[in-house]
Amino acid sequence: MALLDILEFPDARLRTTAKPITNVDGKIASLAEQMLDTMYQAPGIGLASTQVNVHLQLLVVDVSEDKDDPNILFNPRIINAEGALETSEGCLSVPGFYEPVTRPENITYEAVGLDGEVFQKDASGLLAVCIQHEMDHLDGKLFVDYISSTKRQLIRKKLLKQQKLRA
Ligand code: GNR
Ligand code: NI
Repeated sequence: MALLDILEFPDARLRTTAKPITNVDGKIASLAEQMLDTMYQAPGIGLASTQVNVHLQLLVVDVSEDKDDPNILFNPRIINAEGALETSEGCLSVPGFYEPVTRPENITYEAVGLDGEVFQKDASGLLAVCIQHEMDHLDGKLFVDYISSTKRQLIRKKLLKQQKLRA
């Protein structure tokens, strides 16, 4: 099992826009498996390739209690979004900080699966929130972009200090 390193805010590489995947091959499937291993080990409920410094449109999520419902999405797109749900969001790239964020509660999305086929699905609640949080990563966006700049700057300062202590 190969674990991947997760970039942390305010690393500029987290601001990269991911490129579409043109070919679902063994290499990208193996990266997705490594991302799932990394996500479960963290532990987290989602991981975007941006966070492991791979700038392709790939994300993995598993919001199940028993961690037995892995979802791998290539080139995800939101087709419809409705409602609003406030969740206390966290992020493996912003470790230790949680802030309320409001997002659409119900989504319909389209993505390419491991088999290379486009599929369409509905998601709601935490799964919908998580998919949107991961899709933001692929656009170089973080949940701290939704909170006040004062709070964001404080988190930035605290994380930089922590990162220096670790280095
Ligand atoms: O593990 C995670 N938990 C979480 C909780 C609320 C809203 C979003 C998330 S995603 C996060 C893992 C992560 O950083 N994915 O990018
Ligand atoms: Ni995140």
